[in-house]
Amino acid sequence: MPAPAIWTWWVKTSAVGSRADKHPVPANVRFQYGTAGFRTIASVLDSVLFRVGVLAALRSKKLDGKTIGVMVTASHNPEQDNGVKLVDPRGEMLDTSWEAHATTLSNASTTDDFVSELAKFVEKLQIDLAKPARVVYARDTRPSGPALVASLEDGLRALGAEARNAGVTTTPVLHYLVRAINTLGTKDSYGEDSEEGYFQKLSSAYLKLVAPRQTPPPLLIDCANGVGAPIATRLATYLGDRLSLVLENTAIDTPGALNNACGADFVKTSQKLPPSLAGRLQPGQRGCSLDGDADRLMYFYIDQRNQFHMLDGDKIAALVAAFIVDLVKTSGLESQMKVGVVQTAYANGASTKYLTERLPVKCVPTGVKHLHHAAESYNIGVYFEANGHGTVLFSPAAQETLQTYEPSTPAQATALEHLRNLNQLINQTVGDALSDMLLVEVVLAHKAYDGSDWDSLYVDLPNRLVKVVVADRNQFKTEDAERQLVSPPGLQSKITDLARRFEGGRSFVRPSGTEDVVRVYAEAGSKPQADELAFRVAGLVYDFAGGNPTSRPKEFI
Ligand code: 16G
Ligand code: MG
Repeated sequence: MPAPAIWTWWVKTSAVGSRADKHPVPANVRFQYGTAGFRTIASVLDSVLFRVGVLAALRSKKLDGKTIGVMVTASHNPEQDNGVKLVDPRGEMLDTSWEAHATTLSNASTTDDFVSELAKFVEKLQIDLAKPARVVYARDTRPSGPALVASLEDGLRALGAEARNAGVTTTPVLHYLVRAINTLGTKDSYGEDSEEGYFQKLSSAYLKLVAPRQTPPPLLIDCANGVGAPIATRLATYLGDRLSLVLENTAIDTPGALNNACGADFVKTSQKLPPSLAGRLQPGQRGCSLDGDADRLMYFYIDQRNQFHMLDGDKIAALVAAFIVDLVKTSGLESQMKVGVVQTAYANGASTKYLTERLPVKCVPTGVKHLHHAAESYNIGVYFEANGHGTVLFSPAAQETLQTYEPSTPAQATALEHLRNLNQLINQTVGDALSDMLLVEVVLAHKAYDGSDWDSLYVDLPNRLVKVVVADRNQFKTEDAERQLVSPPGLQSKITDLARRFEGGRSFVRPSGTEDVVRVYAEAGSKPQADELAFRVAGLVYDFAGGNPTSRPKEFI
C-alpha cells in the first residue's frame, strides 16, 4: 500500500530524508530489536542509532510529549559490541508493540524506503507530529559510544526533539531519570531528576535502614571495568563510613578491559572468581560483580579453605523475599499485602523449592519485560533472574497502604518504617546492581549474616549451561515459560526421557534472544551428572537441528 502523500511530503520536506542519507544502512546486515534492544558489533550500528533517535522522538510525540529514554550500551557483551534500547515514560522497557516497528524501520535499506516506512508508521499510529518530543539519553563507557551518540543526536535533531544528554552513566540511572523527569512535581514524584537525586534517594534510605546496625566489614566491588566504576565511586561518598566500598576492575580507559574475565556475566557463567580478584578478596569477605552497564549483580565469597561460593540472582531473591515477608508479617499488613516472587526456568530448582515453601512463585519466559510485568500482579513483587538482574516492585496500592497504615505497636511501627524505606531504596524501574547491592547489605546487616550464613539458606543443585550453534535457531519454539519445546517436533519427548534417567534431572532448551545460538540448561544430583545431561541434550539438539554427525562436537556424547 503506498504511503499517504501528505506524510511522505512531510517526511521528505522535514530534515529526516537529508539527514538519513548521512547514515546509510550497511549491506547484508539484518537488525532486530530483541529482549534488550538492538545489540551487535558497534561498527554496523550508525544507521540504527540515527533511526532510533527518530523513533524515540515519535514515541514521545505519541505519548503527548512525555520524556522517553535512550540508553546506548551492550551491557555484558565484549567491548567491540554496542547496542541501544528505548525506555518508556515510567522508566520501564519499551512497550513490546513498538519492538516490531523499531525492527522494520532499522531494516529499510535505502533512505527512500525508510522515509516511506516512516510515513506509513506515522499514519498507522496516528501520531500527531505537531506534538512536542522530549528525549533523555546516556551511554556506557564503550569507545564506540561517542560516535553512536552523535548519530542518535542527528536523529533527534531531524525531528526537532528537545534532547537532554545524561552523559556517561549506568542503565538503571537512565531509567531512574526518565521516571523522575516524568513525575517531577506530581504526587508520584520519583526523586530529583539528576544523578545527585538518585544518589540522595538511595543513600538516605540506606542510612536510615542500617542506622541501628553495626557497620559491616568493607565490601569489594568488581566494576567489570565499566560505567559502574565512576558511579559506584560517587555513591561511596554518599555512604560515608556506614559502608566502605573497595572498588576493583575500574580501568574504564584500558582498551579491551571491559567485561573481560570479570563482571557479573563472567562470574555467573564460569562460576569462578575473576582472576583479577585473586588475593584481593580475603577469606570470609563479601564481594560482588556488576556487569558492563551495572544492571546485574552477583555476590560471592571465598571460605577459609579458599573455596569460591557464588550468590547469584536466585540467592538474592531468596534473601530479599524472606526478609520482606517477615517485615510484612511483623507490621501487621499480612492480610493486605500479597508478596510474590517471579523467576525464569533458569532459577535453580533448590531456590524454587525454598521460595515456594514461603510464598507464591511464578515462572515466566526469560527477559526483564516478562518478569517485570508478572511482578506487577503482586502488591510486592520480587523478581530476579539467576543471572543477577532483578528488583522489587511495590504496587501503587501497596505504596498507598504504606503511607496510610496506622501501626498499633512499636514493633509494627518499626517494620512499617523499614518497608517505607525499602520502597525508596529499591530502584523499581528496572534491575539496578547498585540499588540491589544496598538492599542485600541492608538484609545482611539486619540478619547479622555473613556470606556463608546467606549461602546456607539452601544448597544449589549442580547445574550446567551449554550453547549449541545451529543453522537456524528460529526453528526452536517453546511453551510453558520456555520449559517445553514444541518445535522441532519429537525433540522434547527425547529430552524428557533422558532427564528422567538422571537423579533430580531437569533440562530445557531455548533459542537465545541475544546470540545466534540455542541454550541448553541441565540440573542433576551431582556436578558430573549435570554436565553429562547437558551435553547429551546438546547432542540431541545438534542432531535435530540438522547437524552433520561427523562434525558433532566431541563433548556432545
Ligand atoms: C538480555 C535480557 C535478560 C536476559 C538475557 C537472556 C533485558 C534487559 N535483558 O540480557 O533479561 O536474561 O537477555 O539472554 O531484557 P539470552 O536470550 O541470550 O539467553
Ligand atoms: Mg546489563
